[in-house]
Amino acid sequence: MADERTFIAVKPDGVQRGLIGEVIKRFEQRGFKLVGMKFLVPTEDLAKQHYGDLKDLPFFAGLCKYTASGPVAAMVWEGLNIVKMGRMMLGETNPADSKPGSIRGDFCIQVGRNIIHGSDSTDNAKKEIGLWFKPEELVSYKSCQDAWLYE
Ligand code: IDP
Ligand code: MG
Repeated sequence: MADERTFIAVKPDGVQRGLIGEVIKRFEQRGFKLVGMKFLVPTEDLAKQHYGDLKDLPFFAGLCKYTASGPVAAMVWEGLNIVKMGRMMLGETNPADSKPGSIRGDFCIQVGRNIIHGSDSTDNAKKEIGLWFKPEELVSYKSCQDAWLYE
């Protein structure tokens, strides 16, 4: 159970605004474990695959352009219930609906520039991790904190 994984990406606006460290800090301090990380400019093709479920929506083209517009910090984090808890840490899709204390509620204003992605289900987490990472790019290791995080 504590080996659930989620895909988290600081999008180009979050990178440009200097928020990679802030995002990493929040996941680290909560107790989650980093198991994969890369820094890349995604191709528009990767962006289209990543957001494939939204392809019929009017903002799809703009969304893919924005996602591929600059470097992204792509990460895989691990921990108990991390998909659900990660989404809570992100806040709502629209920053205007996100509570202060959440990442989107603390650092952004508009839905089209909401700085971060997080998987919304364990199935989608698996798909997204597979899309952005090769299996050998993920690192399995024992965290010395585990005994103090989990009973
Ligand atoms: P999520 O990122 O919270 O999972 P989704 O509904 O999956 O939200 O949408 C994916 C991304 O598409 C959002 O994070 C946001 O960047 C963008 N997006 C969603 N709705 C709109 C919109 O109405 N206008 C512009 N961009 C949007
Ligand atoms: Mg989504």
